[in-house]
Amino acid sequence: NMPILEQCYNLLDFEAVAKNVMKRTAWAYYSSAADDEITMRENRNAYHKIWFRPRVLQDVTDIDLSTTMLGTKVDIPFYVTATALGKLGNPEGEVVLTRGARKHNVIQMIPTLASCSFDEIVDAAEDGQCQWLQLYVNKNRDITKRIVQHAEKRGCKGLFITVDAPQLGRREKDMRSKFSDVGSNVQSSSGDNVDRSQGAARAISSFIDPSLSWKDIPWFLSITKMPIILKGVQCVEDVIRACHAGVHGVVLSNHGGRQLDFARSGIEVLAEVMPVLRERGLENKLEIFVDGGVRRATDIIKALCLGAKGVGIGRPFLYAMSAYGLPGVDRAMQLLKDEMEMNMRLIGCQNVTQLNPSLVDTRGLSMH
Ligand code: FMN
Repeated sequence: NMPILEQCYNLLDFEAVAKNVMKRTAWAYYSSAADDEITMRENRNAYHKIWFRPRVLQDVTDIDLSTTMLGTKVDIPFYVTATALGKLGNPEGEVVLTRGARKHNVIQMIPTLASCSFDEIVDAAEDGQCQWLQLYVNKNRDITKRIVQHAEKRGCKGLFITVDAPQLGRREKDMRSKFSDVGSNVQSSSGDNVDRSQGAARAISSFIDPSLSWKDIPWFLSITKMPIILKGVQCVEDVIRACHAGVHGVVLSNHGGRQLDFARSGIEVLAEVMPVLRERGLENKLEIFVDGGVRRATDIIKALCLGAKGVGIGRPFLYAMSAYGLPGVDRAMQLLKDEMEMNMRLIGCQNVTQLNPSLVDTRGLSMH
């Protein structure tokens, strides 16, 4: 007696359904996080520590949720972030997310470790639909260069280099589920000696280069014209370093709590970062994105008030896709649009350019 789709009223509802209908191993891979999963919980909790300071009498008849991210116009300030192994949740895999993103005019970040091939995911997009590439950097830089330049040739509009995963975190739920079948043609694991005893994540990640460093950034800037964004930056020092390295943006992220347990939430780091960037006149040099624990439109609004250009959302779309396929993804995105339109009215803003720090009370964040 699974609830029908119309009984899902918010993004968290999809998670409850997915848990009941998904294969145990797939659920373990999607839902797991590192060690005691403290950071994953904090990703939600941190949003609960921020309160609104709405303005009244603002004529909120017409609400415009649109914005731009890395130069692309989108209908609402979130994107579908990269999550590996889409076919664990749905036999069609990541292309389901591509179709949902198209319908709602949002951007999809394509994972290096997608179940579908990169070209299948690009082919599933319609003309003009924006996609980005998430990159795990291979020890073999020729492979990395080929992946990056192929993505650029196929029209990708951003290169998101994951920097929080020199080694994959220990996700014990995933390890316990004795992962046995990747069920995919994961592009980068070929030739690797795959050890399946450590869970899905570890089985497919041995190619990732732990020697990656700031010294490699000029090389990336030299091999592509795509904007380069570092995904997984976690403190203001590294944001400033990224700025000086000449990259175009950062994602303040802890990988959905799947890497370093006791990493701070992205929204908490954002509150640390933006005042310093403004003080140094660097706030327009980089686009700042946040992900982790975004489940409500109020979360999106809070992140934009604190200075984010947009937010990434991961698990909710995986759960919606696993439980209901494309109609689930479609509904999840529509629910966010409806929630955001209403909440923009209630805080007294007609469009996202009006969102600013004076609309939030962040005194509950632990940095204060
Ligand atoms: N991030 C990457 O950079 N590369 C990946 O391959 C990747 N795979 C993921 C797989 C799963 C199942 C999940 C849940 C996350 C993955 N992430 C990966 C992290 C997401 O891009 C994102 O940082 C995180 O999911 C955001 O948190 P949320 O799931 O709470 O929205």
